[in-house]
Amino acid sequence: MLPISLLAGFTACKPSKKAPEEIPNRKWWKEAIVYQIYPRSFKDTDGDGIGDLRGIIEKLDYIKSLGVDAVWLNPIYASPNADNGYDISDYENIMEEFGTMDDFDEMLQGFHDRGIKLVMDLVVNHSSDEHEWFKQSRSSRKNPYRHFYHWWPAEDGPPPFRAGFFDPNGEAWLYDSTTQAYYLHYFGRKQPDLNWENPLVRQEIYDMMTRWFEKGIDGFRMDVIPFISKDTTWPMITAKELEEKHNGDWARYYASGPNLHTYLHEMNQKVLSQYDVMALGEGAGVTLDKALDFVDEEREELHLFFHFDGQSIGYSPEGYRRLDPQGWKLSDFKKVYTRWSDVFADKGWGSIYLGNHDQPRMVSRWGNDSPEFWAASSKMLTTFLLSMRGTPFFYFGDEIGMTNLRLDHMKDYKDIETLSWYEQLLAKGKDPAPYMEDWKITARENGRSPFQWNSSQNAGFTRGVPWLKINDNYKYINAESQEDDPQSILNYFRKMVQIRKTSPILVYGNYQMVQPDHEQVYAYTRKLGDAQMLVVLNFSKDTVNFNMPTNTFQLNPVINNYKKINFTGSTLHLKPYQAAIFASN
Ligand code: TEU
Repeated sequence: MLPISLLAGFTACKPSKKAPEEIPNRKWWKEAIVYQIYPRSFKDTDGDGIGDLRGIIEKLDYIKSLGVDAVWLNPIYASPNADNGYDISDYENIMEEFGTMDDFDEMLQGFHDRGIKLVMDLVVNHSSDEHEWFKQSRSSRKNPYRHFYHWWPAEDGPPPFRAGFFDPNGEAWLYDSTTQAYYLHYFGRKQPDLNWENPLVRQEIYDMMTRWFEKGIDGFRMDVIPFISKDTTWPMITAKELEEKHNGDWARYYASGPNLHTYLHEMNQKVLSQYDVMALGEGAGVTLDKALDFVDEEREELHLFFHFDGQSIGYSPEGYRRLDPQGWKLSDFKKVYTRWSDVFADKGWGSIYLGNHDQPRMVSRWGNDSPEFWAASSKMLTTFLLSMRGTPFFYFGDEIGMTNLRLDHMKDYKDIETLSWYEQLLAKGKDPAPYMEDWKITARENGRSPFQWNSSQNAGFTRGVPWLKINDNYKYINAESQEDDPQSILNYFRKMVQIRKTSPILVYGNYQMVQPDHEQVYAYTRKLGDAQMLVVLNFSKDTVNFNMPTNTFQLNPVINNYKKINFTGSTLHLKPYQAAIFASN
């Protein structure tokens, strides 16, 4: 977070004109840099090939050394791992493979002792089918927990089609013979949707959230939270209506439930408003025009929000994470990130990420992971993430430039999403080979490979058999080899973190894109008071010229991912993937 003393100051470089003394509506979760840890792949200490909480405890000083303010931890609750923890069987117990509640308490204390906040994952659109609630609900139509989930009695005929994202038939209703009824699952068959229309469900969830806040956690990232409200008149949605009203996207329909904002406001009033915590919504299915409905402070719902518009750039409309053969265009990228910055310019607050556990590695997807450009483009993307407006979420491993796994064989894939798509394609009589070619770049496994600590066996991640293949490049891409190299991606990340933490302009400053039509350079200014910063990012492998907008800026950059910066007059000659930030005079 920004030390108060520096609010009056300005940047790490030569101080420029003063920023306004008072910045309104300051919040820790606006100023924090958040580091996302996928615990399954972070560090294994008991040799089962799966990361665990004691591994995180062992690495607390490494996390501290990054300079980040908070950690977002993917689910660590009891789970049969049908979807790697996004199928929770007990919201208040720790997954056996990850450790115990005592380990959790020690980890939480370890974070707090180092001034790092802990944001947990809240997965309450659905539970695991092994949760006690579902076991009860499934057992009898008269069970008190029956209406904790959505059931369709078979005698009423087939239920109206709903898409099941991780279902091998692509369907979201599954017949269960125990009570001759279908239950709803937007995701996997082992992930039945909770019935938020039932006030008893909501109260159980609010009580659970409260108990976690009382334990001292600092927030929740709320998994597919826009999906929680269902239209229980169960209308038939025709393909035409889906196309016309929801752009053919079931996620958009799922995010349009009738009581969604009633429930989010209720959650805010009953729980979130009682604590100084982060309430981050994962905005699956939410379009730009709906964004402020979630995070406009006056609505008293959530605080900030992940959008998906950036992640879908360059994908084919067919879905299955197929790539558009035309590739992606920087002009589209710039439009999306500008729109999602501008929508929160005056109200609400945004977030920014390029990688996470559902996405490919950012340097492979948006940079260039060839040996020639891997380091420069990693640093350029880091500069983008830490200089844009909105809370930055930085994915573990991106600070050392980890790259895509590029799995060649279906037997190496582990993820329910990839595996269900493979089944769906076979069921449709489609040849999966071309899809698998794309999945080497786009599948979720790419971002889930174990952290590469050093060049020893299994990259120092485990002494056992890793749960997912470790990238063969761990011999030369690992934290240990970068630790003492001042030019490394790791130390560039640390430097950029410090620049953001000492530059209120990069947190609160207005954002304005410059030269929007430049197809290789993404440049923008950040303004706070009468001070400015200019960020210039070459997203291409070419050397390109960039005309500095005016002589407002000091030509000696605040940060630069190359050793030198090359000007002819006010023309900047940017090397491949060069990134630089300039402060105003
Ligand atoms: O992801 C929600 C979600 O929409 C993703 O599945 C997304 O649609 C897909 O990966 C393409 O980007 C959340 C979690 O982040 C994900 O890991 C879970 O699998 C999913 O919800 C179900 O809980």
